[in-house]
Amino acid sequence: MSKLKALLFDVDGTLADTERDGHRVAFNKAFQEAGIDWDWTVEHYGALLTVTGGKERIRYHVENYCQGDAIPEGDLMQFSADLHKRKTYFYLEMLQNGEIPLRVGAERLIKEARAAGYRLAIVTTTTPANVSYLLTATLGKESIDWFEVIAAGDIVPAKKPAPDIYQYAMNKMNLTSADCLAFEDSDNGVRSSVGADLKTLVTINGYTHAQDFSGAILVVDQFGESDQPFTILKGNAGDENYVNLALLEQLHQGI
Ligand code: XBP
Ligand code: MG
Repeated sequence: MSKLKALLFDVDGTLADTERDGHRVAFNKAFQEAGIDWDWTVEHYGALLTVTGGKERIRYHVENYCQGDAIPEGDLMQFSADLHKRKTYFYLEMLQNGEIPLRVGAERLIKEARAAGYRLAIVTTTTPANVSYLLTATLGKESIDWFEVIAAGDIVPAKKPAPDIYQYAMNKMNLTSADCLAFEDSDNGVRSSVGADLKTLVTINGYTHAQDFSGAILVVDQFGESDQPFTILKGNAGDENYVNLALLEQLHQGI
C-alpha cells in the first residue's frame, strides 16, 4: 500500500452546505430577474439534484417539468447558458456577502492536512469562480493557492457521476488513486470518485442522507471537531470520533 499523499475535496455539500440556501436561491433570483415564473422549492430542488451542473439542471427542468411552456427548443442550450450566467452572478454575490460558511471541521481539516504536507485538490462540478469566491470568503484569498489543482465545471465534458473530473485532477498531480482519498457528499459524487477507483469518505447533508453510498469506505454526518463528534452511518472509524489525519491514514491503510 502506497503512502497517502493527497486529499481530493468535492465542494458543494462537502466543504460547504451550498445547495438549499445557496445555489437554489441564486437560481430563483435569476428566474425572477428574467421574468420566468419558476420557483424551485426546497423539495423540487432535491429532485433536480439528480443532475449535476447548473446549466444541465436548468435543461433537465425544462425537459421534464415544462411541457408546453414557451421555451424555443433549438435555443435551449443558449437559454440555459444565459440564465446560468445570471445565476452564477447571484451566487457569487451571496458568497461575497459571507452568506455561505464552510461545514464544521472543514477549515481545521484542510489546515491540518496542509501543515502535515498532504497535497490538496478541489474536484467539483461547480463553476470555477464559485470555488475561488468560496475559498476567499471563508479561508482568505491566499487559500486558493493551497490547492494544487482546482478541477471544476466544464473542464471535462462529462460531469459527475462520470469519473472524468477525478481522473483529470489525478493526472494533473501525477498521482494514482492509491495515493489519494476523496471526500464527497452525494451518490453522484461517490459514483464519480469510486469510478475513478478512489477510496471515499462521505459527509452527508440534508439532501443526501438517504442516498446509496455502498461504494464509500466511511459515511459520517459531518467532519466534526474533537468537541463535536460525528455520527457514523457506515464503516469503522476505530477510536476516532471526528475526521482527522489519524483517521484518514487508518482509512487509507484499510485498517
Ligand atoms: C455540484 C453541482 C453543482 C451545483 C451548481 O455537484 O451539481 O452543479 O449545484 O453549480 P458536486 P453550477 O458537488 O457533485 O460537484 O451552477 O456552477 O454548475
Ligand atoms: Mg457534492
